Amino acid sequence: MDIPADLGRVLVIIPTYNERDNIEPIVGRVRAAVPEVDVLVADDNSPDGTGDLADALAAADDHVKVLHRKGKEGLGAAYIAGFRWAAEHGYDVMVEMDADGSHQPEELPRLLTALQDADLVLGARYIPGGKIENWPVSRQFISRGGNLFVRMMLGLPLRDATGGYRAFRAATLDKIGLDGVDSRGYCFQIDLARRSLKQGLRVVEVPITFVERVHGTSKMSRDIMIEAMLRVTQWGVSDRLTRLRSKR
Ligand SMILES: Nc1nc2c(ncn2[C@@H]2O[C@H](COP(=O)(O)OP(=O)(O)OP(=O)(O)O)[C@@H](O)[C@H]2O)c(=O)[nH]1
Ligand SMILES: [Mg+2]
Repeated sequence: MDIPADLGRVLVIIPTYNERDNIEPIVGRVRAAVPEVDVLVADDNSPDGTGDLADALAAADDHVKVLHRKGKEGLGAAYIAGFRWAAEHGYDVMVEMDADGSHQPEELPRLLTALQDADLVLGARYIPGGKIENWPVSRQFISRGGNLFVRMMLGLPLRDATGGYRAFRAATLDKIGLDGVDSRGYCFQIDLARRSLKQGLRVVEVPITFVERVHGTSKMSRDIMIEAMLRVTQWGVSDRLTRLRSKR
């Protein structure tokens, strides 16, 4: 499946921290599935040498670039640095994709096709056609519960606000402005979706099949979950106060 040419230049940003067994397969799959796009690996100085492996891939393929960051600062910070790099290098579309194979590159053309009529496309697990493969019930419970909490607190018209397989138009990122975003973990994804909707942008969910990682370990932590819960609660309260004040 070809990607729509009118979208312009597309950059797939893959943040990595200790993904040495995943980086080569994922970059290879992106390049095979969608040869027109470029890939940027945003590595936080992974102690396992992922950054060196990424350099070797970049040396062998002009479509692959690497952004070396000085240390682990969280997924949100790595994406913001990647988005800035993309803007400086003239890309029109920025895609978020995990390194661990959970986000299948073969589904990228569908996300990009949907972006023709949207400002932001979210790969969604919890809409008809969406699936999760090999996640334990406990993890699904946490993820679905998190999404329910987000809907209750923020009233966003989304079924999967925490997913991390997404395609943004460069103009979308310009409009929402990245300077004020300091969310680090999962809440980064909620934060960007929420800001896009607040700007009145068109946010569209497309079903994806999310596949549990086979190699390496998850960077999900209790701190990341606590950060997300606190932030979402804080946004929910401040949105309600703003609405109350504007009614007066
Ligand atoms: N650069 C950078 N990448 C990160 C950081 N934390 C996580 N990542 C990457 O972000 C992506 C998502 O992280 P995961 O550990 O897979 O998180 P997850 O998908 O919630 O957890 P699992 O489903 O259990 O794998 C992966 O490509 C990670 O390597 C970080 O601090 N810096
Ligand atoms: Mg993962």
